[in-house]
Amino acid sequence: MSDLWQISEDTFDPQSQHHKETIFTIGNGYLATRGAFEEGYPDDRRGTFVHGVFDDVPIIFTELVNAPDWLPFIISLEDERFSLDTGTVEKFHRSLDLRTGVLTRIVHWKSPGGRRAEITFERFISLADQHTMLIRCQVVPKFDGEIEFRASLNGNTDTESIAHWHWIGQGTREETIYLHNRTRSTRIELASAMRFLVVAGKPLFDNFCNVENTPTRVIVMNAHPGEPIALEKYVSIVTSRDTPAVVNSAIEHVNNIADWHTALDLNTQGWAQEWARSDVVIEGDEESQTALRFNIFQLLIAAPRHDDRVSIGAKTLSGFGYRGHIFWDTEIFMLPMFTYTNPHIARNMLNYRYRNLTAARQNALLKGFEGARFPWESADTGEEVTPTWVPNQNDRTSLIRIWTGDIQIHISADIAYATYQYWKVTGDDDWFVEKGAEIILDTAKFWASRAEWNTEAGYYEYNNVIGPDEYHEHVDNNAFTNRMAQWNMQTALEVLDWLKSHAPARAIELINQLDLSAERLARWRHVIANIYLPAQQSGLIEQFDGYFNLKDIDLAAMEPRHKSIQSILGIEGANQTQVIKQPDVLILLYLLGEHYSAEDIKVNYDYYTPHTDHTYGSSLGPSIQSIMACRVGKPNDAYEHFIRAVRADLQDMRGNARDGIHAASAGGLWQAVVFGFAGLHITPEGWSANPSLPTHWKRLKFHFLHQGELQEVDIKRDE
Ligand code: IFM
Repeated sequence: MSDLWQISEDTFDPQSQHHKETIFTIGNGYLATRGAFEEGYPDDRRGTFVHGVFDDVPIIFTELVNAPDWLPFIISLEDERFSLDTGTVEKFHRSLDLRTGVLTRIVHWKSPGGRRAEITFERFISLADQHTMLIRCQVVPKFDGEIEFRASLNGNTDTESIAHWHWIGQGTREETIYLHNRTRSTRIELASAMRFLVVAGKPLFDNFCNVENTPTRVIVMNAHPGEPIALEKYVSIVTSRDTPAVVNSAIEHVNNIADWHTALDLNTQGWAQEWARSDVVIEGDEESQTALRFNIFQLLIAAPRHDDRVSIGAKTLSGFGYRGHIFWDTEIFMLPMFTYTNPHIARNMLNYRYRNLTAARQNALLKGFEGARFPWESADTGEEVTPTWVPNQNDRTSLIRIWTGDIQIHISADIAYATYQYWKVTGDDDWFVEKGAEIILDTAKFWASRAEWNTEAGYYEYNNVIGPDEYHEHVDNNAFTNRMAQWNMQTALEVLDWLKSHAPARAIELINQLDLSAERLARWRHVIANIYLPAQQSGLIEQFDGYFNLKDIDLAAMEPRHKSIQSILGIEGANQTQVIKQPDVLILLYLLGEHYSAEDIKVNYDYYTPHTDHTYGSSLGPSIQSIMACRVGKPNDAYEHFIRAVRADLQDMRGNARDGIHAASAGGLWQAVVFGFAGLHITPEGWSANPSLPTHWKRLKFHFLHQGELQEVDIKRDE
């Protein structure tokens, strides 16, 4: 049986270089580094992203900055520089050990001049000290001569062509080299420090090259056939978000690394604890088992363990896509895994939203509303950072207007929903009283002010919105938005009652602070009772006003295709059909499942499933689709959708994994297993599981925390 904790490959394909850089990302929740090679490769997209280090950019407002590069480790056999694009690669093996986060690469290389060497790189980013990372390189030469090793810190990085870093200084303190940079606009300082040590073999020459913005240490070693040489590079990164004394702190962290083995042991212990909480065991399906661990790993390495001013972006810390911005992906897709397995991380991520309530209030005001309106795309300040216009890739003379920042307002209810779920699952009353309740109350205030009274029809509505299905813009009465808004207001009223009896002082404080007068609450009740919720007699919910009148094209008849329906028909073309990017109504039925009957769920599942662009639409869809297939008793369909999420990144299903991990899909995958196949269900009385395992699964086992108590679910199929 293969090791189901390894992601590995035995050939290097330059065509998939950027995809693999994403896949082999490692990190620790403070920062993460893409899997580019230490020695470089033409056109590589090297990237290290540190949570919270944003800087200004024209048009897209702000982006997560590519930090100074800590990887450079250059090897020359005599005067021939090792690189996979020259000479002959006689063996290649790369593997990521998900158990420990260690990335290993073995290359047997013959230089163009005929010199041979067996080169092994190992690296990890420590879970024990979040500021440190280590590289170990062993070279077994097959020739007599000299090998030069160069290790650098490189401040000349860019983020897709924008250079964000100013150079401030560099130097050495005893054997430790440091580099000090600052972002151009946000003026965040970042210090990196490095030690470069010989651990096997004898150096002939050792020098510090003080190249500006790339301090480098050069060590030349004697090479003899079969005699291993080993060097280790220890690096630390500290920013002024952590401490003002960045250089001293970076030097201290790197000097505190005792040696590779000690640091690795501490890191491994850290990972053992993470996996004790987070592992999900699937027996009978090796692909799904490894992929699930991979996806959990990717979320864990982006998870802010010690910082509640940041949250996880749509592409984690693994790529340049979406510029590090945070969407509803976080609360609806990623957060549940943390809420159930690592609540302190979930709390940090919700605190990020809580801290940004002031900006959310400002966002509401700017649009002429009350309460808190969270931005569709969020970064460091909580302001709206969705770009208003982006270049049209098909026509360089035009721009495309992006409306999501203006009207994809369901995110405020999504955040309120995640807040409430966190509270119910963890029982963290203290946090809820102090912070969570305020999020729910102030988003409710927004919804009440945003509701429009339709005099003719005699109901409230939300017009001109975008629901989760982004193929249709500027729609009225999107069912998801209307129902989630109603849920948000209803829940806010319940929360206020609960506060009055459990934390009366806080209730009074919030009533005064948010002006929750009797008149205002009466308005909430009126909106709740009179909001338009589109549903037919049969229980079929119209996704938005007029959806059923749109062109009903037969998606199945368009197979085989390799593009999304929007790419085939264009934005306007797709807008005029009933094809949807992700299962809008089904996501609603998933989130508020207890309010809908089994018949309602079935009727909507049957209608919307053939109308959804499952393979090339949104990567957020398949996991929820899978859960809903379990709910309607279609385990085979559930597995088919599940597998799309399993392969989203590992097999680059949409051809864009180079931009970073599809984090919502990763979180959705966990939910598909736990809430879909295991059928975990939490009620006020406790929890239950209602499994519907794929036929070839023999066992499904995982842990979760309910009200602070560790629970185990272990489902075995009878042989
Ligand atoms: O938030 C998603 C959205 O639902 C679909 N488009 C991509 C966004 C970021 O992942």
